[in-house]
Amino acid sequence: MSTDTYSSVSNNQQLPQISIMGAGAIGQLIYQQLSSSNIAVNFIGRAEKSQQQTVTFTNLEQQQTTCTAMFVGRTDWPLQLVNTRLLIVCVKAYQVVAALKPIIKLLNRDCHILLLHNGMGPHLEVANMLNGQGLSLGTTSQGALKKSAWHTQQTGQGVTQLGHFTGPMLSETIKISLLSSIPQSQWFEDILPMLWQKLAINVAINPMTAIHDCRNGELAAAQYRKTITAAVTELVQVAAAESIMLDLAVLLDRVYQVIELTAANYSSMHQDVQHQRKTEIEAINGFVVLMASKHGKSAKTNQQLLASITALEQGYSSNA
Ligand code: KPL
Repeated sequence: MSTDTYSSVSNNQQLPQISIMGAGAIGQLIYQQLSSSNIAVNFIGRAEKSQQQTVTFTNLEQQQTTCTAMFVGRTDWPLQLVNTRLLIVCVKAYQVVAALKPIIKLLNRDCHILLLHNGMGPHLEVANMLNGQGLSLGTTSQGALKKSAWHTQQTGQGVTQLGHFTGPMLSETIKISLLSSIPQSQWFEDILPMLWQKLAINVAINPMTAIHDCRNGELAAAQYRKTITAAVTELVQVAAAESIMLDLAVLLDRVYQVIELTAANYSSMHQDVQHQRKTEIEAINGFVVLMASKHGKSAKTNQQLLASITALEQGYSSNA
């Protein structure tokens, strides 16, 4: 195992400042990928005072890197956030709106916001909160695991798909920096179909693994095919009502490919339920149900999966 140490360039004001909100596994992975490309990046902290934090990262080759990350404290938000040119939001879908509320008014109009979380939905609310800023959306299939609070391990390669949603466009300079530092990242003129495609994988795999308490690979069994097909079929119909045309056969193939490729993994929702944490069900199957009702349609299977996961959450012991 080799170890490298370097200092983050987060205070270098010559470079456009990128800030990350959410220091979970994906937030720390993106931080590492940007800072090791010499991009000025910091975290928006939740503590009152700004502080430096040593963060460790282990890559797929088991090489370990350590760097010092700046967490901007709440008292310094007004001073520091005006310098942020891109805010990458890596918190859970259900935290996005509340996390952005106190921040958005401190951002410059030429700051851009990028939402990078599992599921869909918060973009609709965030679009209404903008104060002249542009909004992009993204999804990543990179695998990362938090070994401890400040040590993240990359567990798998994967594509990262990004693209514009509303308002002013992300500057070309920052877009190029992002794409050159995040491996296998791509920019899409139309990001929504990409997000719906990723959602199709999540509506099938995430709740089923949590309900049946199994690894992703077990979903290849014939007994689950009917539910998986029904959940993805409903998603395709709802997406069509939103003018997003998806191919059911291609999507189902992709779902079964992911089941095979990630056979040994426990899905994020399985892990959430096992640890009695709130799940992202509202932004996954819940989003399909919500969009279905917007168009006067029903999405029975997604509704049932939503109800089953909600029941599991309600059964958590009270001190969870
Ligand atoms: O994204 C995932 C998740 O667990 O949230 C999948 C693709 C289902 C992999 O586990």
